[in-house]
Amino acid sequence: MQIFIEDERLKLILERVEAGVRLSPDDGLALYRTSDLLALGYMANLVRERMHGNTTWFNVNRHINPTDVCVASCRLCAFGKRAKDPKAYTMSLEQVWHTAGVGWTEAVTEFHIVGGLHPELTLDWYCTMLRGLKERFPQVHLKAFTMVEVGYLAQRSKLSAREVLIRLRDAGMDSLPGGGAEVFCDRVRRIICDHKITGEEWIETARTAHELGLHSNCTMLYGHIENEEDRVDHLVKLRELQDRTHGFMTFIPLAFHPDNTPLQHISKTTGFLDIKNISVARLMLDNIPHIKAYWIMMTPKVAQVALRFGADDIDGTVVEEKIYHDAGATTSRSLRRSELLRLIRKAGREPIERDTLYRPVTRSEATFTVLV
Ligand code: V47
Repeated sequence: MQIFIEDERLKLILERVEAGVRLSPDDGLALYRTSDLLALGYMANLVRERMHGNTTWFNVNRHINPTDVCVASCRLCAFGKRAKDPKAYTMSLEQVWHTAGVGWTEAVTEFHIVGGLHPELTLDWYCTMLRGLKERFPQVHLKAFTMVEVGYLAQRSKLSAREVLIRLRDAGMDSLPGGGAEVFCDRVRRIICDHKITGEEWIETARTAHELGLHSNCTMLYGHIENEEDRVDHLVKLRELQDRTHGFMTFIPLAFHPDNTPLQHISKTTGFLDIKNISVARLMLDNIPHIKAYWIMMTPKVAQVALRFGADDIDGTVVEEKIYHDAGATTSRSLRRSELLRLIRKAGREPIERDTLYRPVTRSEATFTVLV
């Protein structure tokens, strides 16, 4: 297939993409600055199909947010609350275990567990929570705690991030989600999340997790006050770490949702920017296997289109999403497995259910087997 590209710069990038040559930071900037979304999508789709053919991955998962109490007060966030806020909640251990089992079927392969930086919950509390989940749901993968939560637990327990990761791993944490990375640039972090670990600390914590044999995901929050250079810098830093560790499974671009945050004067992102971020990520992150179009964040309709613009994963059933809904997301809080299958098939892709580590899952009735 041929595509007509007018922009000379993009033509050169296409040659590099076809030859499988790594794109430079300047190429990344050119990709962000073009309005030729079809050219971007064409190139990203080339790479996506080279890596994954027609496959689109999804999983059956449940989100658990044990607390929204958070000491950080990030301006980007509508989820975190002060401990004395009457609307704040913190689950007991029994409530966490109970929530995990609500609507439970053997189909669930992953619990995605993240929460606020609670000033009183201890590392031991989290380890007991993990052990209790493993006892009750031994076959479920526990994808838990952002690098930011690990950093905070290290600070509170006066241990290194490495030691905290080891204790969490030994208690049952199987991998880490990609949240909290935001944008690594200090100037931006000072404004949107000034109480969080720095970008360098996020990278260092991810490096340590990978060294310990734990896989993780990675994210980038866009559509707030960052510029194109900040985005490219963020992607290049992730790519550099991945060259060393190969520990990232998936990159998830996250669109900023401003409602109910101190930054609510910022306009919502557009579908154009959402799709562009998927394509640029696929092209720049040549060493990260998967690019996820998180349907909660981009809506199922835009996520479906993203499957033709570089994305090979649409995330999962989710069940009870809170972080985006507190910030004004209008999508539903969960999708049925059958609806995920329909969305993927209607995009002309072949759905393959996966576990968290991207091993295909086959099902008969309500049971499942993981094919290694
Ligand atoms: O860490 C917080 C971001 C993240 C807002 O690893 C916001 O598979 C937009 O990381 N508007 C949580 N974004 C979500 C996340 C995630 C989601 C799905 C899959 C995976 C994975 C990870 O959402 C936070 C923060 O970066 N966030 N507030 C907001 N107002």
